[in-house]
Amino acid sequence: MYAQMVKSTGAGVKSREEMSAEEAAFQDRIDADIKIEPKDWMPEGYRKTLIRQIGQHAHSEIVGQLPEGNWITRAPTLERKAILLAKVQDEAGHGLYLYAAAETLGVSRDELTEQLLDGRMKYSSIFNYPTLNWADIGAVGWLVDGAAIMNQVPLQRTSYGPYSRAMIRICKEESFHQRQGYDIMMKMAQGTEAQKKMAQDALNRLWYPSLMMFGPSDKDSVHSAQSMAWKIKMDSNDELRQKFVDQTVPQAEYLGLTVPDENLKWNEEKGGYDFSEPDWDEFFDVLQGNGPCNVDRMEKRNAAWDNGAWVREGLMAHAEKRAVLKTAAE
Ligand code: BYC
Repeated sequence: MYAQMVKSTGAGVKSREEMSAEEAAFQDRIDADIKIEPKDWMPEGYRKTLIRQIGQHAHSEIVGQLPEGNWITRAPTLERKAILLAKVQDEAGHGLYLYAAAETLGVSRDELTEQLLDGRMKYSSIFNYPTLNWADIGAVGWLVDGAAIMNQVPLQRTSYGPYSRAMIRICKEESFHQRQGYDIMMKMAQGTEAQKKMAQDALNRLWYPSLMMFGPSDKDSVHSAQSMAWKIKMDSNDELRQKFVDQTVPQAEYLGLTVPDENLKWNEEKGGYDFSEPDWDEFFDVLQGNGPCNVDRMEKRNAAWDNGAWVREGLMAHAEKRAVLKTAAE
């Protein structure tokens, strides 16, 4: 269903000897931590990889509004409703910063959206899982935003200037998102037996999908080697997954909840937890469009795009009219 937009393998990363003079000079700038800006020369693969990753990220922010937006009308208190509303609005803003960053690479927001809607581009696997009850909204903030921060904090140092600057703004808001989720989990975990059970059930269902957010294991990651050489990615998928587990397990313990993994064990030697891998067959199946909510999410995005056509047309007509008036006045 999804096109592999850029082909690269670990073995495909060019050695210094294989690089042209332009490519070597570009790599020198990356190695010296000098930001690449839109008008600078860049290898075509660098540009395409960035469009794929930033575009996928932008789509994730927008699709990510669906599972949470679904709960705005059902939040248990006015305060929780206001907080959730603010968070969901933030996600829309993150999507816009990221589309704007991708546009500096020569692709329009409309083109990226069309690629999402016809299945050529992806969004994060996590948003193909349902949010069944209020505890899930807590677990999404705690685990999903927690995983997002783990991935996004290092991306503030990514080599492409507009992407790096977008990530700095986004990360400021993400920590509020994670804390609001953990706060919901605290309330639930300290509540009635029924509420505690809901919190545990949410953790049980969302734990492995959250681990999948970091992408396939390093040995199956197609893009990591080249993306890390170009500092489009700062850490490998497995490194970030390990950090996430190490950070999250004590938080679960503090809540009095149990991480659903019999193999979870502190490993003194490596200074981190040993843990079970997610079911990778399930991950790839979700990427193929077969997760519990893929169809629903894409139907919603398609409907939003179709229903918004008159707004886009109206804005274009208005802009054209203003341009004509401006020319006439000059
Ligand atoms: N879901 O070679 P790999 C958020 C694809 S949070 C779907 O390791 P890469 C939010 C990958 O695209 C989420 N697809 O890829 C939070 C590739 O396929 P293609 C958004 C995935 O790019 C709360 C193939 O698998 N964050 O926004 O080096 C509320 C091989 O993988 C996934 C970002 O996007 C996945 N989980 O590494 C609201 C962060 N994992 O494209 C919103 C930026 C892998 O070749 N992105 N694939 O067909 C990244 O850091 C990297 O793109 C990834 C994957 C770590 C995700």
